[in-house]
Amino acid sequence: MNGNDDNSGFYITTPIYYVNDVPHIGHAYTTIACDALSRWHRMRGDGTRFLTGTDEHGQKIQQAAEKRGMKPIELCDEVVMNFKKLWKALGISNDDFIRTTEERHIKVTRYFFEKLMASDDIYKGLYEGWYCVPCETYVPDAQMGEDMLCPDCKRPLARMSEESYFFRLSKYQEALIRRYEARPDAIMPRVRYNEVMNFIRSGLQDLSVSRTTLKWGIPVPGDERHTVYVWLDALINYISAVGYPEPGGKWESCWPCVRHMVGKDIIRFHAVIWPAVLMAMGLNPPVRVFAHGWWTVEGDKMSKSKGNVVDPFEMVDIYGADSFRYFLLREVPFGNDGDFSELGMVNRVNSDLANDIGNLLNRTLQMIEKYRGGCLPPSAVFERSCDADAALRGLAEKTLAGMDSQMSDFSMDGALKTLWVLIGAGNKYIDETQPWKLGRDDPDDRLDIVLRTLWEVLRLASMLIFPFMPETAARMRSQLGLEEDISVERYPDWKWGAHLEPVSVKKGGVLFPRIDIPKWKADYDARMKSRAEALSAGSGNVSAVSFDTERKPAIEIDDFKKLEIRVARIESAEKIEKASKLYKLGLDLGFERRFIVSGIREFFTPEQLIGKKILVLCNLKPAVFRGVESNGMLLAAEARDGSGEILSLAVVDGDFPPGAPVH
Ligand code: ME8
Repeated sequence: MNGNDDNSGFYITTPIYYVNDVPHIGHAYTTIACDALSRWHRMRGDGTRFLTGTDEHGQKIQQAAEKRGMKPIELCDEVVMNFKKLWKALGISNDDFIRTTEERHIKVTRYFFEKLMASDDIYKGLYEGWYCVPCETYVPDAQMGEDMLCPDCKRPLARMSEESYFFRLSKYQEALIRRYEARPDAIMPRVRYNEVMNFIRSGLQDLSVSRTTLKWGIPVPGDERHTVYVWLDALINYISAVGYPEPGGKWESCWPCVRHMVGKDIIRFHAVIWPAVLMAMGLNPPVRVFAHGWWTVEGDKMSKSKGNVVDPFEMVDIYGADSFRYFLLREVPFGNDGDFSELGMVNRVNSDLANDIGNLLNRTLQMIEKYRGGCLPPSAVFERSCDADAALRGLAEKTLAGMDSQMSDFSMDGALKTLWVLIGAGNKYIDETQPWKLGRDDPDDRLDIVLRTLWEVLRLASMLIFPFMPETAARMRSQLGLEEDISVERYPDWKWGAHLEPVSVKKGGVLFPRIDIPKWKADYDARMKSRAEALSAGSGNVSAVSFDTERKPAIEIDDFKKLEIRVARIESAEKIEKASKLYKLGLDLGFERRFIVSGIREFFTPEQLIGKKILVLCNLKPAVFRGVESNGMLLAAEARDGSGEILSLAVVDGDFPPGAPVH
């Protein structure tokens, strides 16, 4: 299937989320955005499919499981439930949920690998590079600082090489450039398009797509010592979930209209690697990859150790799913970064939701009840409309088309603004027509026309708001006296005045009660205080310290005997120029003096080191760091607490002589 892009269908995907942690605002944001888009397309009558899921293989998951003393699959089974629960609480309407540990996915990943090997797009080679042993990752040259330390854990890197399978990414450089030059809207927003184009033009290198160091992954077909690189495994979910490569599977209609929504940090995987893999498979690259921005929280980067991670469950409990959805989609131009502040959300609830749309509904229904006993006569009254009525009707008719074009650009904030122009105009229309002054028995039916016009605006608003706030839309409809479920409505069928029958409205509870700011503030402060207390109790607690629990295979005593470990007294500790993490340590080994280079400068001052008797691996082959030769390696215990990495040197007590061997 190489068919042309299909614009009548709409298949949208979220990234699949890692299950090493609880869901946060970032996960909620992407998923809510995809939900609003897919609900919009269903209302248009497009063939729509919406996929989300979880990314369950790889080192992160393996380590998270080890930390909790669980098997990786046990951790996945547990955490996946949090995601599913959250999507329910947020009213997410996904058609499917894929887990990469499911057989339907594993099978397709292996099929990709086999097919790409058969076409020589995957080949076996030698991966060589700077490797961080504790992080178990190669560090690309471009990410390595002058100090030659791992950019993540700041420890010295080792030169390593291992057998690996490679994907011929370089072969697709020109094809990718051609595609994106011809279709600039395939990567949005523009800033990401430029970023990706610059990256591709700077030259693509073949990509290592297997690991021998990782067990928790999908075995490479025919060479089970290797597992498939977790990113390749993950990307394939988008097509494995729709039944590729079965003839007649859903993928045949979904794939020509696939759009991926991602965060800006993972755009390259989706706009470079994935399209190239698809091209190699003879499949269409995605119609669009849209990268949204990142949220900071109350002006600060979100982080667990700061205790400021926004818990979407808590937001739903306090504010309700629709207010949270509305705020996220309305607050920032979609694609830009934004700042999440609860006060900002409260202000929007009070102004946009309670004041604007809530009041429009409330005032209209109140008047229909008061002046017409809750029942509106048939819409034929429109025949006697005057200019003010016609102007509002004209605006309503333009609103749908305007929002539709903004939604096709994924501008959800823009679409909501457009809808709010109509809502604002509705409120203004009430102020101007002053229905309370109109005679109830006016032979020109002015009052009926005004009330019907307002009711029509609200009927339309309830349909247009549905993709963003589904619960609110349903409540509006039932108050407006519309019995049928909203899911039967379609935008192309909407017509002003199409509802000819008389209607009986049913005024219910207020849509969005105003939040009392002083009361809210007291509650907010109390929540923040208890969160801070929990955080500081946690950081003073031993259980907040974590460390690597990865176990190594058993060795023979002879393996250990190869190590020459001795006591050494530190005589000097000199800083190494332009290497902010490194010391050159002068050691007394009793029978000789020597120097080692060690990345412990951020943990100890020279005064804390000099005089200490430490343990040193003496027979490690010499290596040169920043021009200084290192002849050995000191031993230390390492862990992490709330403040980051912590280190304790392996020392010997008392008068033990330097040079003494350790057995
Ligand atoms: O990346 N604001 O999974 P993940 C907005 N498994 N978005 C944020 C955010 C923030 N503060 N923090 C994170 C993965 N995100 C891979 C994807 S797809 C084949 C594999 C977004 O659980 C982030 O940009 O780390 C990404 O889109 C998603 O949340 C994180 O997913």
